[in-house]
Amino acid sequence: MKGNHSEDDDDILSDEEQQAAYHARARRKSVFAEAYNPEEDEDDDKQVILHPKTDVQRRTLNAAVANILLFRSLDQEQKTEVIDAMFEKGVKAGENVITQGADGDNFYIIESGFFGIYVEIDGANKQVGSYDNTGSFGELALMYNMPRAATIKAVTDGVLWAMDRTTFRRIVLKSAFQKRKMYETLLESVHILKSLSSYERMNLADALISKTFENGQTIMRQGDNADGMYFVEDGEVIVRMTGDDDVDREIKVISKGGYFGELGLLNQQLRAASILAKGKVKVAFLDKQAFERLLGPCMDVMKERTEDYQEELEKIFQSTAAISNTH
Ligand code: 1OR
Repeated sequence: MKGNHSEDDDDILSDEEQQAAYHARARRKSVFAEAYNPEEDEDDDKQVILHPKTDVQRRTLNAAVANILLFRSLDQEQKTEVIDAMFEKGVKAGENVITQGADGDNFYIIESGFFGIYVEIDGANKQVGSYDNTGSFGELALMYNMPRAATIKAVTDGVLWAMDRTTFRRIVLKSAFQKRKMYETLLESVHILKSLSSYERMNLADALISKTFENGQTIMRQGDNADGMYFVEDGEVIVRMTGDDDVDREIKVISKGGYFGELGLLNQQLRAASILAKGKVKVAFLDKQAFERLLGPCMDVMKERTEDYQEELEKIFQSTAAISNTH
């Protein structure tokens, strides 16, 4: 990586080591970094440059920041620091905001404008996505000390909020990095998420919120509104359902790596069952908005799997009906 940062910057690895680590990561198809240890980050000592803002700017920035998944791991004080440190940057249609392979200078939040995402695949520059007046980009190079993974080009004129590398690493890096690391193994083990790229899984990790429940506690109640879905991080949950006959039955147990609560979101319906903790359980919650934003590529697999529910249910209700008939 050619350096446009000063010698005493946070580079822990030599240029060659960083290149080697980058290519090894690319081969493993995973961009979750292991070589980098945020605990040894030297950026802590550096001064964050504050950019004064008008009340209007502060309000718009507050709204933009609220949607950034990467900032979910920050506390209120850190969010205020982030807002103080961001600066506005206008861009012209046709301008490359980020060029693949370059060093990472800033992280960006989109205030307005349409941006194309391009990645070089087999020597050709291919468009792999776009941002339409919302979103953020440029975190990878700053988080994992690697060259820019994609080119971001402004398709229209636009306005960005930028945060310099030092501020990003000092305020955002550690908590966001740890959160991505924490959910990496879990998300890799969930069957319905197999179609996500590692980049998409990292965005999903940013969005998750862990919650713990004690034995017997209700996590969701049949008939409630569906506000999100859950992945089981540790322990087990029991699915219970009250049928048309008003009998409450245990339907099944879901354990680590399993998930629940997706049905209500997929079908826009009330909770079809109650979920209770079986022993102490830790779950990761994904809210409805993030579900819709991030799980597009998994919708078909999830829907297919819900078709199995009906069969499972019919079997349970038939067998319990058979049992009650014999008594
Ligand atoms: P960066 O610092 O590497 C380019 O600078 C930014 O583009 C990158 O951070 C991300 O914020 C953003 N793969 C890698 N980077 C992406 C991707 C992406 N999309 C946006 N960025 N993929 C597209 C997934 C829809 C995977 C392509 C194979």
